[in-house]
Amino acid sequence: MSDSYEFLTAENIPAFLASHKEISSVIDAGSIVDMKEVGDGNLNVVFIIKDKQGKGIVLKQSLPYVRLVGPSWPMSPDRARIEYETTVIHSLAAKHLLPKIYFYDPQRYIIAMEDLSDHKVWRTALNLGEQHFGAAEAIGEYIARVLFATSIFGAGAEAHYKGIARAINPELCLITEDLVFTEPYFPAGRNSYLPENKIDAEAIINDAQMVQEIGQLKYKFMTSAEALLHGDLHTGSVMVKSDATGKAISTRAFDSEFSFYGPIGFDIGACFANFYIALARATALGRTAHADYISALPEELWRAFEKNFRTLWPSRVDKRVFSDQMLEDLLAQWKVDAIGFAAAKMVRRIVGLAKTSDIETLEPNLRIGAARGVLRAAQMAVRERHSNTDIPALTQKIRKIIEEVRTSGEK
Ligand code: SR1
Ligand code: MG
Repeated sequence: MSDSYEFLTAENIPAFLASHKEISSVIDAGSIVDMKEVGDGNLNVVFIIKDKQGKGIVLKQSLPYVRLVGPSWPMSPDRARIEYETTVIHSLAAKHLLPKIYFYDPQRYIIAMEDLSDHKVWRTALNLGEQHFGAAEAIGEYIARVLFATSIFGAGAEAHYKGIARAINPELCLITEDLVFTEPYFPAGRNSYLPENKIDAEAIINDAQMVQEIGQLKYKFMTSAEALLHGDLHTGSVMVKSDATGKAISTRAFDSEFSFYGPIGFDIGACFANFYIALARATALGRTAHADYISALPEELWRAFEKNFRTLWPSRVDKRVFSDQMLEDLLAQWKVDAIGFAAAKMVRRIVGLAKTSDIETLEPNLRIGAARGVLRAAQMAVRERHSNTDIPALTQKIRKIIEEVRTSGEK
């Protein structure tokens, strides 16, 4: 790995684009009129570049360190290759649900991709109280298509094993192991919360049953190489564009640098967690209609995942012992897993490093109750998943918990 490559700047971007003749029809490098750095993630820089005709392109570059923390946390920029390769592979299975990739520059760790600035980041839209109908269904379809295609069922054994070898991503998996599955359960130095939520964070650490469940989930995350996951599929990793009626006419999953072969329930659980975090925000702000809309998203996503996976199942490569009954068993297990992973992801965004704007931009007196609600809901869900996998019923229970503690931070 080299960390002495040239970083993208407004000064060197036009020459960089001009040197890539394959994108001359995408953008005119000789008439650039606008360049904005828009990276709001924790790791990379992202530029949106526009030419005189209004045509655009996105350049995403991995830095040799974690942007959120700075050079004191070095990190291999090779994660850009992982994201590039996964986006290409996932696009083979669900082209309409990912951004188009134009090229990858392995010397400077730059991905050139479709400008989706007519879309919105779904988290931003949810924070604003917007409703985009059909986005959860599209993401359920994306998960089913890309995970089926990269599983033993869709790819066959040899391609699956070769894929595992190629996509190994230990550095970023370790981040997830630490931040999602370990640090929230100890008084780790990177944990943080409002002083009023100390009691809630300590309740998590002292919840022996939860810690045991998280241990099981961490083990599954580390050992269950079922399919090539997105790896960090939260609402900030989804772009959505809707028509005037609110119907989502384009939904795209992006930013798959945490991709690796992992358990199928993980991406689904990540989405559930972020829906429940959005629900806590809507509840804190008293947005009842928006909370109704968000409450339907987990089931919408699951139904679309299940429907699409069932549709693909008859095309599995090896039908000899992978019976139809096996699909029923797998779907049941993946739902249990997804609820568990959701609980882990809810806790990490409240207690651990790298939080979400849904909660962080609330005023402190609302943030206390919202954070408390998310943590208590996670404690309930991680237990109940073994006996209650009815997603609408579970969601109602989560909503009730969030509502009950909504004002508990008010003076
Ligand atoms: C240091 S990276 C922190 C977080 O940002 C990414 O979005 C992942 O969720 C990761 O855990
Ligand atoms: Mg990300």
